Amino acid sequence: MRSLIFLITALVTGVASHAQNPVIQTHYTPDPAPMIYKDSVYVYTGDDIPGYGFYYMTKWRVFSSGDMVNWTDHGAPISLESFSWAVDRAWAAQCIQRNGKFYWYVCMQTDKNNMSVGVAVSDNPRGPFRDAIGKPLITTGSWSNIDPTVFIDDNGQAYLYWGNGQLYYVKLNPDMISYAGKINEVPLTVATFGGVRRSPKEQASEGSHTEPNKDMFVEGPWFYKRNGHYYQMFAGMENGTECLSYSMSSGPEGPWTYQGKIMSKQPTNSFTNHGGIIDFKGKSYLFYHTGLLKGGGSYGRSTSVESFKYNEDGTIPAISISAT
Ligand code: FUB
Repeated sequence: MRSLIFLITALVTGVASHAQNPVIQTHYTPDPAPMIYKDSVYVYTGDDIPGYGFYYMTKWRVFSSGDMVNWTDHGAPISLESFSWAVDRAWAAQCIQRNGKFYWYVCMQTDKNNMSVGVAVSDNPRGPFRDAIGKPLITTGSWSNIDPTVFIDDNGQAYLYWGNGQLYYVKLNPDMISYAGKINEVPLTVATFGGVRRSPKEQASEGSHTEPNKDMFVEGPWFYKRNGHYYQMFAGMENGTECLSYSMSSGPEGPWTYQGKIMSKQPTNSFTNHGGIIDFKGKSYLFYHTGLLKGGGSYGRSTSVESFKYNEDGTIPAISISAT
């Protein structure tokens, strides 16, 4: 019935700003990372396998669209097998173009206690991609090395942010496959990112984190710049489920100011939420994921999209999921 209503609405108005959610219905496509190249949006996603266990994922997928309605499937150009050092868990990723090459930052498990960030490179947004350096770009023996997000500033300086429970960043060199200086830790406070996930003991000793509805930085950063404002969207926390929250800054390295939630806890049928934001052909879009595709759930998540308008001061309005 909902599909029929959507179809009739689209026919009557003659315009659908994006496809019906989930926009990809042929695979489970978590952690969508949109990228604009020429006249199209490319979306790089993971590949959930429901029933497989704790985010045991083996490959990454690519889709593209010129109108946000019709999506073309470009298959799975990279998998764990593309990285000789990878062991398991092909988690969230993002691709960016520089000087005609496409750099796809991915994260995966390298041993029992280590997630690492790697980078694949191609001459084409659809691949073929190859491991650019044959080893991890970021590896510190920690489960925090997940969810890379990359952005090139107007002066050419590229930044790679990532993290779970802690937000890190490095300044990438112009080659995009190495970095200069040390790994920086972003201060996570109530003022900068709503707070930080702590152990129950730490929470008990710090009053500001004991409220059950308290937001905090969990994972899934998405770093970008728009009209002079720098943004970090991230997966926050609301009553035990991830929401999407954001912070803003006037510089690429902070200081950051927590702004609140973009997508509060919704009936997504998924513990996690993770996404990206772009402007494309005059509209702004939030990409995120839900477990609402048939057979889906927390381990069967799918890319969804909502269009929205920024407030005049650059802040982002609250966004709800539309009917699937
Ligand atoms: O998809 C695996 C993990 O779940 C991602 O790396 C996190 O951001 C969460 O979405």
